[in-house]
Amino acid sequence: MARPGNKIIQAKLVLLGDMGTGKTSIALRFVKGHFFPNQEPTIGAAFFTQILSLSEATVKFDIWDTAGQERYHSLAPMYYRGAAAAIVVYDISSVDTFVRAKKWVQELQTHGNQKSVMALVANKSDLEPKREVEAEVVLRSSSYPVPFLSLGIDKCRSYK
Ligand SMILES: Nc1nc2c(ncn2[C@@H]2O[C@H](COP(=O)(O)OP(=O)(O)OP(=O)(O)O)[C@@H](O)[C@H]2O)c(=O)[nH]1
Ligand SMILES: [Mg+2]
Repeated sequence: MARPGNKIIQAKLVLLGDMGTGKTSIALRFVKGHFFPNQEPTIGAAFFTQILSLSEATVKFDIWDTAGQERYHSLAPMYYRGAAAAIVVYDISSVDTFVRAKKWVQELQTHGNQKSVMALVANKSDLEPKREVEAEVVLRSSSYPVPFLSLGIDKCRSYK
């Protein structure tokens, strides 16, 4: 709920990343406060809203959760255009998803909103024994001059 007299900011947020990296799970955790283990792949894109009441302002998020399957790639500009924030997600247990995340960051840097805030999320931190992407590799990579954070079902509370 908005606090009376508080400034209201409407912000478009887009989630991008390879299929199965956990974008919808992150969105649902943020919006509904739950993790749904049998999440179906997203078709095209899904839309959610969430209101965050901070002391400085009330932020109304319009969240576009894109589908990671390659056949939906051409739709992505429609969702990241005009976005105030973009979250690029990869799965720490799949190096392929990290390679894909790198391409998303590059695409956003080239074609996205230059004023938007971008963050890279290393998801599925609970799959540590299956880790294929070391955090240090990401942090050292010159392609990622963006904030980087780690998430997973074991750390759901950090989503909000
Ligand atoms: N172990 C583990 N599994 C997760 C985590 N987050 C999501 N998953 C699982 O990973 C699978 C894919 O999650 P989704 O949220 O559908 O992934 P997505 O990125 O939205 O996939 P697309 O819609 O196909 O692009 C589901 O079975 C989730 O339950 C996590 O932090 N840890
Ligand atoms: Mg999805």
